[in-house]
Amino acid sequence: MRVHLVNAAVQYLLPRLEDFPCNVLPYGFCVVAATLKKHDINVDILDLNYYDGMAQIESVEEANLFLYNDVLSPSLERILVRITADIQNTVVGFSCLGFDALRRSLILAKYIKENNEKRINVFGGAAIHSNAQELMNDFPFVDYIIIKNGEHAFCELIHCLAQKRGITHIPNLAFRMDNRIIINPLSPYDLDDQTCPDYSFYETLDTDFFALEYMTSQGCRNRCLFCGVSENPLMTKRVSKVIKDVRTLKARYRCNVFQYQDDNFISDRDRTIHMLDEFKKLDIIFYTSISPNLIDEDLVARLASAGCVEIVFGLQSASKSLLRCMNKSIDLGHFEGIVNSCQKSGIRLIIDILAGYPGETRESIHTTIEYVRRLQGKIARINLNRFIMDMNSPLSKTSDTNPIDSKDVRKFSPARPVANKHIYDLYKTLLDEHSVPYI
Ligand code: B12
Ligand code: SF4
Repeated sequence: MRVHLVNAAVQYLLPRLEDFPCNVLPYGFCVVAATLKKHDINVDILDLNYYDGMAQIESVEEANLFLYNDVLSPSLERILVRITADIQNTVVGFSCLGFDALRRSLILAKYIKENNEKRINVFGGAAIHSNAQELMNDFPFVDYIIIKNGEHAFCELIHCLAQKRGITHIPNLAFRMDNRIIINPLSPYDLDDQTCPDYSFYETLDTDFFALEYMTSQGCRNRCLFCGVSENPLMTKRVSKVIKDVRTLKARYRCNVFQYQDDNFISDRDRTIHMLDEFKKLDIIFYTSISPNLIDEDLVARLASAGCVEIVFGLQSASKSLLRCMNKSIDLGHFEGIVNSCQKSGIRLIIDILAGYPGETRESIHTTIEYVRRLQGKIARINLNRFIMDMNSPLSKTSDTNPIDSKDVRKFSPARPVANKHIYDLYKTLLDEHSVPYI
């Protein structure tokens, strides 16, 4: 059996950074592709990053018209004809990393089902984990949803469909039976069973320079109130499994540049030290993200000697009271020392700042600006993010947000805008005034 896998998470819509030397490879998507191949299922890939004209399926209004009122504009139809021309396989798997990918996938799935009712549309990815029931309810063209790390369940589903066997036993699966939507219990997931991603599709493309994406752990031990993954349990891969995969990727793609996209790369100190010692033997360089409360000077030195060239630190604010509101326990004096150590060790430093968190005041803004000014010259830039309410975060459970119309696809987005643009703009003005680089 052949399966078409669709990646609709369009990374080039993110700002392209001159100092970040890679096209972002879709990690989870390529784990799914690798797992299918391992189970002798042939995979064709459709990655929307490599289609011109994507902007034409960006409009939420057009999406709503098509998804809820069956109205397809001629311009949208033209682009769908082109994008879907290559999809010939019966089973099509849509990977939805975020809401934008979900919206595009829904449009494609509806369109291909209308043109061939035998098509079987299967949805997976982070954007559907908490929405399965409602998605199946609204969109009959979504045949199956596989929740969470569902690559093994996906293989089982494909085998069952090919052999015309029952599917009701498959864990993590949402399906329809007797006009009801059934969601099977989730099976435990072992990160050590996660297949090493297969990036071979991207190898043949005319791209710039790749950093190989990899995840050594999933989840985080912190509990920041604004964060959508803060309630996920921390799972770590065995160091021997990480090293085996990193060696394989390095040899297979003849590339020694890695991007470790763990939620928090150093969640477990002893394991991190062991892993860094092993990295030293591999001759690689890597980029990663770390929470300031978990780092110490010894770890900075170890990271540098293991090949770490850049760290993004999730500082978010330098106001003690605001950090308390976020449930972030960061010692700001200690962090200044870490910044100095990174600079001495040659690690580039990027700091995430969150503008407009509930409770932000003029005073907290100025405190944060003063703090980053002191670090100027030692940090490469600030990533300035405007606060939005993540509906999967603990904070959202205690806050009111406006309900969204039941026939508006935006109800599936976990991001709810907050009236804080003036704060975001003030941050930008102050950073400009003080010539602090930011994006
Ligand atoms: C790294 C990362 C990124 C990277 C992705 C790069 C890459 N190489 O993949 C970048 C920086 C590009 C990114 C961007 C964004 N991200 Co992000 N990201 C993550 C992060 C930290 C890890 C993703 C990952 O690789 N996980 C590990 C893999 C194994 O898991 P996975 O991708 O979910 O895939 C598994 C399953 O979902 C499933 N699966 C996936 N696809 C399919 C398909 C089928 C058919 C099936 C059956 C199963 C299946 O199997 C996979 C293997 O186990 C997650 C948090 C997290 N811990 O997951 C957030 C996360 C996914 N991101 C999130 C968001 C919001 C975004 C952005 C919208 C942020 C923004 N405002 O710009 C953008 C959207 C990007 C886009 N253009 O569409 C949210 C999504 C929330 C939601 N419910 O929609 C998350 C969950 C973080 C959070 N806040 O909670 N992100
Ligand atoms: S440290 Fe990062 S990943 Fe962990 S809970 Fe806080 S924001 Fe989320």
